[in-house]
Amino acid sequence: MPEFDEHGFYSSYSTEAARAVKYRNHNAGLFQQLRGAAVVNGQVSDLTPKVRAYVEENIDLCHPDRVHICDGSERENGYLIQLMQQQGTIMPLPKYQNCWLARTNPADTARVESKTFICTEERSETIPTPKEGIKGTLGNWMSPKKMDEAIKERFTGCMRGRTMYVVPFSMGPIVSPLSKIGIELTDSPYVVASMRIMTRMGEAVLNKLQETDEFVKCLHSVGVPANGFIEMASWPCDPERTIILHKPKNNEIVSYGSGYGGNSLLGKKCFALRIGSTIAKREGWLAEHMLILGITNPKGEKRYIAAAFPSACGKTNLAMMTPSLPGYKVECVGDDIAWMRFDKNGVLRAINPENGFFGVAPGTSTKSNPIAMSTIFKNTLFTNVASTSDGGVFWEGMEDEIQPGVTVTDWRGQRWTKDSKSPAAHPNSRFCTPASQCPIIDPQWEAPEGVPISAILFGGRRPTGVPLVYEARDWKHGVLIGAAMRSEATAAAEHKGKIIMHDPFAMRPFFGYNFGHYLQHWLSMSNKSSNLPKIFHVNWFRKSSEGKFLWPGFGENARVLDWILKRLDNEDCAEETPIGLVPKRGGINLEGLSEKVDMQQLFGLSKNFWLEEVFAIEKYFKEQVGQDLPEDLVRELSGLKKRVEAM
Ligand code: O2Y
Ligand code: MN
Repeated sequence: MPEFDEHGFYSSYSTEAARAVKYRNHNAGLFQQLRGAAVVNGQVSDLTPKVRAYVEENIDLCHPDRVHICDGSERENGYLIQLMQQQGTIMPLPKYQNCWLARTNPADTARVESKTFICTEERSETIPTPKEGIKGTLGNWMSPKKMDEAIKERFTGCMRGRTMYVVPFSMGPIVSPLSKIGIELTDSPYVVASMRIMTRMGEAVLNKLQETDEFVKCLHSVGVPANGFIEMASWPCDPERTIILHKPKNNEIVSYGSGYGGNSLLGKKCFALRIGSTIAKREGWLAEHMLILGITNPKGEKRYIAAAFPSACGKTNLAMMTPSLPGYKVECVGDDIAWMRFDKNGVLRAINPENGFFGVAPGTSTKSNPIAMSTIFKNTLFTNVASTSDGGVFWEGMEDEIQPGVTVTDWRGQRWTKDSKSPAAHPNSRFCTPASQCPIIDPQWEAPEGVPISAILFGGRRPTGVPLVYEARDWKHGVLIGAAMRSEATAAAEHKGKIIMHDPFAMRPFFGYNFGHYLQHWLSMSNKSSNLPKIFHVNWFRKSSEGKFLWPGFGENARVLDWILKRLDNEDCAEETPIGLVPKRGGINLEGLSEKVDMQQLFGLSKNFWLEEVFAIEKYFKEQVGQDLPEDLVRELSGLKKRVEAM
């Protein structure tokens, strides 16, 4: 196959359309054809029959001019970077090594939950039936017929004049029996470059497919065919018609109209969580929205913990924590997703299916997360952060990290000062960076067998009523705690206030199937082991009556993990309360804390608060889960209610 640059067309032609002409006129005969598209990289013979059929079927639908089979090489990445610069999608950040900044269309800056659907024959396979007159909030359902119509309407000819990239990727280390493979077909070079960071991508995956030939089908288009010689938009997208579809029966994902994050990097939320959870249900394991960390105590004893917090509750910060307690060490396995399976000895083993971090930039600083800051300034693709006149990046939280005299350009490309009315970086701006660069990446983070999980944490932003930490009485109670998770979040656009929202298992936007059936699946896990992980709930965000945080958080959270480790060793440092076990007086090590902590307020349990909490959970279950709520959880909740009433 010819080298890309041998023909000189990358540097001398600036539009995709012009390149297409160059291809046709000068390279006729050089490239293999596949259903009328020129195969400009890779060999069709490298594709298994099943992959080839999938590619062909979608060439027939999308009509790309070219097909590029990705090999994941440096050379290929260099080409994509050059191409994206020419198209104006990214610009270099010369202050750092191999870092790039993408500015999206302002209408394409986040996951779009309302346009995300799970497609099953029956609605009840996807979502529990909400109470009459109540709008369901546990996912969106679409019939397969409607899905097919939506696809046909949007995808027919959507890649005309453009390149279809065939992206073979593995979620999890290629050699791990816990991993799964996907093939993403996309017309976005930004997606290819990001998938190369976030997953194991390229030739090795195609080789692996020769053994298994099993993959999740992921079709993606930004929805903007190249139109003759008209200059391509720097961030092509079709926000009005954006749609993200999942068909669990076929292990299939179809995403149209958005080039951003979770909408287009289909390995992440779409595969690893939504389709992942349906595969996990079928195969008897768990695909969860959880970080995984390793923690070593001063005696050198190490444990692994998985933790589910809703989006924007500090998962990345906890996964990369610098413990303030002397002698403790935290190491990071993953910051967002955990795939967990009981092994033959009944040990719950977890892998991080991802290969990178797609972290929120604003708020990340040397103070809040020095480890992230020392991870992200090489080989990183930033999106929608602000840029600086010295060739670097800036976002809210980096005020102390920018040199005097340096000026800032905001995420929309406008000059920005600290008196500007809008933020410099988009609140959902991101860094996309290789996990291997994290200075505290766990030595076992790619272990094919996964790491052994000793504890599962659920948590959220709870300004009132919920103590810093409590332990579930047993597995079933732990499942109730996960199901009852709530967290403070910004409400819908019109009234922007903060409200406490239900976010069970931090999975509300990511369930691939009926939440009631998901709960049953979690309950059934207790049959798989006599040595189940202990379950805890944590809340770093409780506030005093004056509205001040009662707990310093960040590295001091190690004190909570220290108590959890002691509980894992069955130390007698907990006492029963109606809501679960809390630390005994003196159970949490407060030595060396720079500010006094009001433990009474931090752990205070109010009967009124908990009655209201139980009422809210009961209402939520009745309205949203109805008949699908497992009996075991009805009993658990009634047990909690009785204990609270007796307070
Ligand atoms: O807006 C997006 O597409 C990103 S959302 C996201 C990204 C990384 C990790 N977690 C999340 C999330 O919403 O939970
Ligand atoms: Mn997440």
